[in-house]
Amino acid sequence: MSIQRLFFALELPAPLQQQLVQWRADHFAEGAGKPVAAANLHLTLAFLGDVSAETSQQLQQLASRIIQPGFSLDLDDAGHWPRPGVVWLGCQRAPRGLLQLASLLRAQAARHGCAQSAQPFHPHITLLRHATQKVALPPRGFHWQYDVSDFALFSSTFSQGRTRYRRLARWPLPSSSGA
Ligand code: 3AM
Repeated sequence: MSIQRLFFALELPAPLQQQLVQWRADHFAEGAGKPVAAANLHLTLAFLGDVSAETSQQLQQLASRIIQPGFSLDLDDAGHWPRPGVVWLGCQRAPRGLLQLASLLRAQAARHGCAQSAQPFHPHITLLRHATQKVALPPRGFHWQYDVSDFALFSSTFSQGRTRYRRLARWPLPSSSGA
């Protein structure tokens, strides 16, 4: 049976990925860390780890039954976690819909044997990895907003020194206005 490394995440619109890459290049020193490729910028909802095809199917079925409205995400916060070496972008106030969605997916994953971190969920988009030295963060005042209208399951593979994410499935989060 094939095993895949999987995670649920929010995709970012391609234009936003490009804007963030530009902003990152403008505001972080070259040696600050290893930049995540534009196409790989995402917001993880639940990391599943290495799972069987059967577990993947079960979790996809549960994901397809989630009925939840979309939400708006304000990216207006950034930070540095020196221990994992991550520089991230996030929100000063996470929308309730985001927290609910992540909480549900994480609970379903845990019930299917995918161990979840004991750390509280801190929604973030990883901009740089291997950032273990002190990093100068840009002053507050930046702000991107986008409407989240779906979430997705991704596989992660690493080969020839590159991480590749592939979207396996996507589920809608309908507009809350019903439009
Ligand atoms: O959103 P980010 O980039 O922080 O760090 C990995 C990435 O999250 C995380 O899953 C996302 C897709 O790879 N990840 C990798 N291994 C992990 C683990 N053992 C993990 N998250 C929790 N536990």
